[in-house]
Amino acid sequence: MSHRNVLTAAGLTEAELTGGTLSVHSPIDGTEVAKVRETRPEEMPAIIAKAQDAFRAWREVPAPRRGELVRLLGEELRNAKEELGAVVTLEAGKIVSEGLGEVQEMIDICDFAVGQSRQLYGLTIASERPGHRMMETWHPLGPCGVITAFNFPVAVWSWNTALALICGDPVIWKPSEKTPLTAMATMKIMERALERFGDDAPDGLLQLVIGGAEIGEALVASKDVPILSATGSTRMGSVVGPKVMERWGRPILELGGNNAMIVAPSADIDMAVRAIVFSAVGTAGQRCTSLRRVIAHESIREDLVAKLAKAYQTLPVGDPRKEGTLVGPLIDGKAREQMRAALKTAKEEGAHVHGGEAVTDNVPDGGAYVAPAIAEMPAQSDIVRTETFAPIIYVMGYDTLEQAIAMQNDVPQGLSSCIFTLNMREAESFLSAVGSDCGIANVNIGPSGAEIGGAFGGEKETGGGRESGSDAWKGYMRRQTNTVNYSAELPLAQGVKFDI
Ligand code: UN1
Repeated sequence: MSHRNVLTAAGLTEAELTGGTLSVHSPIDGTEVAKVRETRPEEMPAIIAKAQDAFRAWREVPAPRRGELVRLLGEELRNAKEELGAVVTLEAGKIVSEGLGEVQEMIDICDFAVGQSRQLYGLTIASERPGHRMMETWHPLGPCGVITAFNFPVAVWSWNTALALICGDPVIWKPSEKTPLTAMATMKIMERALERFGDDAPDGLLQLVIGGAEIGEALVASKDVPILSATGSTRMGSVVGPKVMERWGRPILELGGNNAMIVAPSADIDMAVRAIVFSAVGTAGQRCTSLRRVIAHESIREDLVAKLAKAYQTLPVGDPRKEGTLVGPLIDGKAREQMRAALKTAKEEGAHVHGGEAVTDNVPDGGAYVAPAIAEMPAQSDIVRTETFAPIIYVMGYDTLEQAIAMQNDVPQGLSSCIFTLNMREAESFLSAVGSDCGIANVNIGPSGAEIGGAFGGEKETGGGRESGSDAWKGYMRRQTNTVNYSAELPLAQGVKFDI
């Protein structure tokens, strides 16, 4: 199918795809696939005001009814899974299965949020005073700004939006400038759900703003956007986080990762190899959860590297639409340049590198295709501690588990981590208080491909935010502690006497 047909099959019209100022390129072949209209910064106040109006109405709709809108969204996503998955492939360069997987992740969070809409539970709390009752109530908080990155152009919006909607919060979405088309296609699907839902969804409940930093800054700066969820680089987060806090907003930050796998002597090596390959080269190494560091016990390190190098030799790199391809293109030429520069630095720091070169044979012209790289490092040097959004793994050795855990934790980022071991003491130590310092820590599976049921996010420079499952919904609501006195006395807490 031509690029244009993929876009029109997802419901985008000729008028929406032409005549705008933002040029959109497909990483598959670098061609310009659309020129879309950008939101002007001066439009932002009206957009935010509209979200505030929508909030005033939506917060009064009962939460299970709000869940019904998310249920319909899930249904519409199921109907449009292939079409939307194809746009993800076109615009982000993911292989077909990963494009579909991303839409499945959206469906999953919708299902989760529908159930959650009947479970916005607060506690009842024992009061220390006679004739008193304490409880907590969760209330909607207000419009939620969602800034997403190119690598998960739609799933991250859905984690935030499915929860924000059931929690009573309108959403204003600013997608990456590299992936506005997936966002536009998603809004078409959302509109179908809204249409079926009927009148109690106010205008302005879901809005899309397209453009550059200025548009994002308007969301970041506005007191009328109390929740700001941002996914992207640590550099972006270090600007966004303080700005949102400065105006007493609530940031939910999902920033860089530098995810490691410890491979212990008892590990099932073949399984570890499969997990390494998927998490290191899947999505061409452009997930925030991608595996970037392998910390292998010295007794198995050489064997592991040999097996990995062999597996890497036959990896099918190429057109992500083609069956059998496992490694699609990087997002653009700049990303390939950054990969090249990182490998150059790694060599200066003593690396022995396998792979990593540009691939030009049997791939579409114009895309940034690369052979995934393995860099054997003498130590965890500066480049290893830096996140490069590309399929590079740095392999290092260790002697004791304490040493391996110290290395795993000795990076600025704290998103995801894992250990491959059949030794229960090692596995449990890794998950213990003195183990991995990451938001995600796994045993015998890789660091990427998390399910939506768990809270997603990480510590340190990853930003501390949690999205998706578990009790991440609480981030989208305000907690109110209520004390009710049903007695005829007015006793004070802590036994304080204040008689008048
Ligand atoms: C991201 O890369 O921003 O765990 C999100 C995973 C996916 C989400 C990644 N479920 O790899």
